[in-house]
Amino acid sequence: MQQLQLREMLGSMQILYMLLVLGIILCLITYILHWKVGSGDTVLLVGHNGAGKTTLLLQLEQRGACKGTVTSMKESVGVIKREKIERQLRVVDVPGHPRISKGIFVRHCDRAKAIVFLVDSIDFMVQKDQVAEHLYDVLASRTISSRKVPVLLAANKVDCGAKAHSVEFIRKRLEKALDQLCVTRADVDAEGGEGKVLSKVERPFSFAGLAMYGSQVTTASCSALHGDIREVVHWLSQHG
Ligand SMILES: Nc1nc2c(ncn2[C@@H]2O[C@H](COP(=O)(O)OP(=O)(O)OP(=O)(O)O)[C@@H](O)[C@H]2O)c(=O)[nH]1
Ligand SMILES: [Mg+2]
Repeated sequence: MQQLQLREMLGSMQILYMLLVLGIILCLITYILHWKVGSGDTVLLVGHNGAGKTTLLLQLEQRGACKGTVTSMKESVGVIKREKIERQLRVVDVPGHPRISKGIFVRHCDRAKAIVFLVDSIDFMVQKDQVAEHLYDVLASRTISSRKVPVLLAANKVDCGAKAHSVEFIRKRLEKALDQLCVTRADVDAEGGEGKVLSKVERPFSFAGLAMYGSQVTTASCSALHGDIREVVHWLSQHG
């Protein structure tokens, strides 16, 4: 009698064990498919420090932005709730501080569905080289390029009128700087397997040329501080 009960117990434990293994396999398959087709669930806000990422995050979350946010030293995770965006979107504000930015970006890029690369249109000429390096790192990332994650290049602080550079001016300058980086960084990146897609783009480098390889870079202007973020929200409603 006791032996029979023991056998029944072992039998049900075996079924439980098999169900558990099956569950783990299903989770793994879902994760791999999810990663492969590039259907991440997160919008990454990236860019130089002071570009306005935290201000934009506050606006996207409709928490209201205030002047004088402090430099972020760790990522902020939020949820975008906007009428024009059908579902809620997870968003990560990646700090721009050069010492921590790359590490945090790498940690989150697996889940990226779209990237908003914010540029300070007032200080652009002073920061141009670092901004270009930063954008190069994003576009050269194997995770980002292989999953063809779309990027929005957004010129922020357009409320400053004539002091602000236009997004067209910024785009052209960045294309020129990226063209040089494709040469200077080619050998270093090839060793680590990064930058492959950028090396294929026809010279001189252009975002239109990059689009031929499936990596879309679109441009927009905004004023995060004043809540004029229509172009960003519109783009997110299509790509987020
Ligand atoms: N005039 C103007 N100022 C802005 C705008 N967006 C942000 N700022 C200001 O720019 C400064 C930096 O903004 P943050 O949002 O902290 O910048 P950040 O990109 O998060 O910077 P890090 O956290 O250092 O990477 C703050 O003083 C903001 O008030 C804008 O659209 N117009
Ligand atoms: Mg910040």
